[in-house]
Amino acid sequence: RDHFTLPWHPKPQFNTQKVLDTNQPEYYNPIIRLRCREYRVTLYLNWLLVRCVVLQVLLYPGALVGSAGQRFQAMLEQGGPLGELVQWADLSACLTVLGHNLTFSASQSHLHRSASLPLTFDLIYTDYHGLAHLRGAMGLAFQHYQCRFRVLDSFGTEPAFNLPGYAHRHGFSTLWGSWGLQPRQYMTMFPHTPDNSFLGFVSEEAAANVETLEDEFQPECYKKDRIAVVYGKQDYMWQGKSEYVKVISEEIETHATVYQLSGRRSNLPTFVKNHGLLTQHRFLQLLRKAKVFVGLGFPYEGPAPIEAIALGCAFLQPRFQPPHSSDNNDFYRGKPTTRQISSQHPYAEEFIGKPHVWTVDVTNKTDIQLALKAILSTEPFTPQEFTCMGMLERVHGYITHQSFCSNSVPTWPSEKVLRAHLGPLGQSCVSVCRRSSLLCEPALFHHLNIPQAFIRLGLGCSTTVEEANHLVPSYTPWGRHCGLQQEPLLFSCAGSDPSHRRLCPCRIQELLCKLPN
Ligand code: U2F
Repeated sequence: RDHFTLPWHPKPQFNTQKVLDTNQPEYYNPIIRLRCREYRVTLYLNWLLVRCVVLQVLLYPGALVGSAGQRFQAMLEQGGPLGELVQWADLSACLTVLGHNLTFSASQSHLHRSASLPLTFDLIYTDYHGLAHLRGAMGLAFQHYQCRFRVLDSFGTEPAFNLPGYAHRHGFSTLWGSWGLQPRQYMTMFPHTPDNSFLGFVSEEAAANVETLEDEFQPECYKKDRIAVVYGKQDYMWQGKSEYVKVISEEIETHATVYQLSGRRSNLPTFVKNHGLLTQHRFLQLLRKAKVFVGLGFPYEGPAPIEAIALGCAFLQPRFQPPHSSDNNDFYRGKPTTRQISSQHPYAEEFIGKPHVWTVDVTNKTDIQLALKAILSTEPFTPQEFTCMGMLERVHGYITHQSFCSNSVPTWPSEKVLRAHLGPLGQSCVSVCRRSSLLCEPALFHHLNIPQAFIRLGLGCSTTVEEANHLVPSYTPWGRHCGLQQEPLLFSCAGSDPSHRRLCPCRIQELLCKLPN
């Protein structure tokens, strides 16, 4: 079937009356108790559940549709990208657990039928491919309903790339951007910039289920062997890496899970034990036995290192000096981001770090050897945001608090959590806030977009101009120029420039959108 409606949701217990007043404190109260393992979910409802909204949700992963979908599918069993599918699977599980009505479609003709007007879906989750299909199916109504779209966008879309006219005039036009949505409608795989919504995925459950299988990788009591598993499902990922892999295999027995075509010359060194491409279960069982998961430099920013760390592996990965970016790297070229990728997995490097993540210069043999010697045993670790509960809380929080269908200024989170910071020249608000262990909150920008904000920060402006510019509000010391934002879609945590000091709306990390205990 090219589409199906998920059959189960706890409808009888729900009152479908919509509760829209998100400022009510009760809104944050516990409403559901959840426990889940591989989405076999135990759901306890209490009386507060009647305050919940059941939404009609369409999931339309455009990358799986038509000729793009055929290419994608053909690659699946040959080591092609699975990360996006992990995320779609976890998103649909979360929405189901939260009690919403899901329709999953991977057919353009089904989309044409279901996107007929008036639109019956409250939310449509899609991807960049799917946006183009939706525009084809909805015609002029596309713009009217676009506030209901959520776009799964692994690597993120910064505001400067999002607004078509602005992107065109300022050199930010790319293959993927320019849809003019609210930046928070783009949902990313990792928390790249708070301009977008971090959707993520669940790695905890995948790890929990490894216990259940019996086969050749089932070790007695999950004892760790002295082995390394190399992260690289396809042969080309190993090209030019044999020196690096050799240094590793001199220290520790090295395994791989590479898809290989018989008769083809391989880049895999002969001293590496290749299991071939494994099913996810078997792959995770192998990781459970291993001490180290070794990054070759590609694929970038995938789920596997987070799963490996959850299974007690240390992740050893290459540092990129200079960093990779859309300016100097074919994979990132055309992606609507200015991010500087400092290693294969910047999230793992910055947010997890040692002892779980070791980022090394792969041309420096000593650096690799020292890291391997230091990696003796590592406790399993899953960051809260990649647990089942963490993802449910996030998805619940977004559904509860994000509304892009009115033009009013955001009221959540409240101004009480705002901590205004003035950044140094050249720094984005993402890093300014992070350096103070805070988070840039784009919904709070409008509180700083007033002349008084400069005065409060002790800045005297000789001129104050309102402009459409992704770098304002900001202060330029030369000429003591103060810039205010004219176009709310251009408020950007990610924007930075050597001549601008950004005014940054930072806030504490935790907000009240927790699911119940
Ligand atoms: C990323 O996509 P990938 O598919 O390359 O991401 P991985 O980190 O390799 O993992 C995807 C899943 O594949 C599973 C593994 C993960 O859940 O458990 N797996 C498997 O089933 N069998 C194996 O032998 C090895 C792994 C990223 F997610 C995408 O966004 C990017 O497009 C892509 C390129 O950067 O990298």
